[in-house]
Amino acid sequence: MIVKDPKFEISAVKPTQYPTGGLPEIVLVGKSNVGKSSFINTMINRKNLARTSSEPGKTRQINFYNIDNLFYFVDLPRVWL
Ligand SMILES: Nc1nc2c(ncn2[C@@H]2O[C@H](COP(=O)(O)OP(=O)(O)O)[C@@H](O)[C@H]2O)c(=O)[nH]1
Ligand SMILES: [Mg+2]
Repeated sequence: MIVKDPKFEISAVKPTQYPTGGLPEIVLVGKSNVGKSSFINTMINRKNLARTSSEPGKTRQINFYNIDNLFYFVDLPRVWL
């Protein structure tokens, strides 16, 4: 995948903040520290646009990354599965 201009768009804490453009969303869901943010960075070939951390539970908001205005990667906080 060739990604030209991936942008961090918003760290949402409530649904009214979610992007409204209607682009498709690819959402990463999983336990803490399993590599969700790293997966996003690998896919878009950027080092740390999606912040990674060795400390579990760092992500508390829903982070939307706009990938070339084509779709969003959405990085969720931890869930308990
Ligand atoms: N060994 C190994 N470590 C990884 C891999 N992917 C991520 N990590 C590390 O695991 C930790 C958590 O990764 P992160 O992407 O922040 O996980 P998240 O909490 O699911 O978003 C970080 O220290 C990463 O560097 C992998 O494929 N192999
Ligand atoms: Mg993360």
